[in-house]
Amino acid sequence: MRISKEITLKSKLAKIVAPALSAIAIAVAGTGPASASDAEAMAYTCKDNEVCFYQHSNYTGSVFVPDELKYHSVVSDFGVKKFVNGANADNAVSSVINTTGWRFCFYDRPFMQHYQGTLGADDGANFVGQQWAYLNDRISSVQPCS
Ligand SMILES: [Ca+2]
Repeated sequence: MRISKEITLKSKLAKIVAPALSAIAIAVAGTGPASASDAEAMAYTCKDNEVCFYQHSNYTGSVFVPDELKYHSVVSDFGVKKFVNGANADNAVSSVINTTGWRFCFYDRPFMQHYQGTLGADDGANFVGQQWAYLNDRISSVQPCS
């Protein structure tokens, strides 16, 4: 049972990450040394039982991995949270990967106000597609959903 879950997740993540890798490869080839920092920035791979909020679309840029969500708790105010690079995480998330077994609800305002959407267990969302575009640079709080 454990093995089957991991295979499913890897399969999903491969679909999510593959286009991003292609885009980065093209960017590096096209613009030279300036893109090296971008390549480093997107190097973070979301580990098992984490929820990874990325600063840019396609799971790139800096990352914010809240310890709270690993333990099924809440992040009530992104305004007091930062990406690894020091930038404020409020209204700044453009893609997210959830490798936990829980679903999470996203909100536009702190303290779980103005519900915007739900991300499934072992799933990811890129806020540039039609389904999720409205969430780009909008998340201000998150909590587990039943
Ligand atoms: Ca917001």
